[in-house]
Amino acid sequence: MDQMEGCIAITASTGPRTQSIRFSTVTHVIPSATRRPARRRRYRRLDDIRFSRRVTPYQPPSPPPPPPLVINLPNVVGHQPIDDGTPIGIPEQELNYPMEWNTNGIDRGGRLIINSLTTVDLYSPCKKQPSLGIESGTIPNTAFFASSFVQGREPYTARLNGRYAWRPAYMDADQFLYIDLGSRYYVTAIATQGRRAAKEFVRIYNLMYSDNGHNWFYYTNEDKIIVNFAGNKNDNGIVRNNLTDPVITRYVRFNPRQWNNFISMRVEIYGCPFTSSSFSFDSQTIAYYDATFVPLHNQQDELRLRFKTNYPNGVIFYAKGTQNNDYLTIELRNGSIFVGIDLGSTPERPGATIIQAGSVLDDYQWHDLAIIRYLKNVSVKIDQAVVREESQSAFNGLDLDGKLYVGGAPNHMERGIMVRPNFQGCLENVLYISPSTNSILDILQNLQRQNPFYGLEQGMVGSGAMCETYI
Ligand SMILES: [Ca+2]
Repeated sequence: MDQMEGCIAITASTGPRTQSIRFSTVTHVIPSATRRPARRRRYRRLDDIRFSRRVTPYQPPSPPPPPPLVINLPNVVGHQPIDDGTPIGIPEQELNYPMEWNTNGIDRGGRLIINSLTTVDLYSPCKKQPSLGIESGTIPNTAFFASSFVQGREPYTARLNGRYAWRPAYMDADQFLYIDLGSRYYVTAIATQGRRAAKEFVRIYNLMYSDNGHNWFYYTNEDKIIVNFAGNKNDNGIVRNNLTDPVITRYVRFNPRQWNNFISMRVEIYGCPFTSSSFSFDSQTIAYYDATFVPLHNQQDELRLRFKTNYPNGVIFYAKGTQNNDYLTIELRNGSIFVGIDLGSTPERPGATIIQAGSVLDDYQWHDLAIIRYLKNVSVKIDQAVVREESQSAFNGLDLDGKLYVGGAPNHMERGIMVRPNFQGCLENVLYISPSTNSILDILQNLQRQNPFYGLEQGMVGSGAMCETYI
């Protein structure tokens, strides 16, 4: 748990990608610019002007930047994005959907502008990111826990701008503070503060999250390196850190790593409620969205889902197109995710690409999977870790004109399917984000709503309530 001791990488989370900055003893001294004496402007008569002999060699004009790709963004029918953060303790309004398109790159007309050929995450869960109720007191004292504390400095004193601050009984790297948010939230940011007028504060900490308070996961960067957050520099200033990749969690834990005088913390957590459409799948269940009548032709798309299982093998998703043998498959194999994608094959050039991501994912904890694609650039994200791959296909578009199957495939002889069993476990919020049809296909939610384009190919889905039990 404390293998990160001594590492002083600090994370700056302002950019779209996490950057690690390592301390260095090398100081670059930049000499102050020698000031050029101001040149007197000389006005010349017309006949003074001579053409310069220096001829600039011809350079072909640099190609103009590619025109931005403009995609009219869907306003998802029937899914109102939430616009206020309902604080904990107040019953959730009938929700709708905690989903918004990423504001990054979206113009005021609601169009998505993509200027570069990198994969762009279309998905941004929270429209607003209010504090989740630590400072305000909506989160009760009983929701605060810590490894240890001294009297008068109980865990519940760790409220931002509060009079006191949590202080553990020991000053070592095994101390932690955690908070039960009461239900699952998208956590998008955290803030810390030391103890006022005491010169006690935490300089560096890292973060863990959990759905049950027992199984904890470190918040990492894309390369699975634990993120060390830059904490406080004084005892009363508030330092907020945004999570470049929001986590869905009920419990949030702070692990102090370096501190000044004593570990003292006051904290706040920011985000928005997470609403779930979850079902349990036995190996017989296959749900679908039928794209036969409105085929999907996407140059860019995103498939997201969350899963929880203790079976190491199973087909989670399968969809294909008939014209160029396009397909998209998601399987669990020996506890790893395998994504198979073919944007189009010809006899001369087969186009299938297999991407492996994650391990020991059959631990009966929720895992977050996103397949984010822009043309041939495919990113597979498991929790925070990302694997990037370029498609081998000669084509750029994923063309799906059959059913998008969830939980298994009716025919395991299809190209791209390697494992025998269908998925057994829980699936949650299975979304295909399709710019070509201006839609977010929320397969499980629409199944629940008995939308005619969605259905069960075979079997039955089990209640999502059993997915909320933890072992
Ligand atoms: Ca294609």
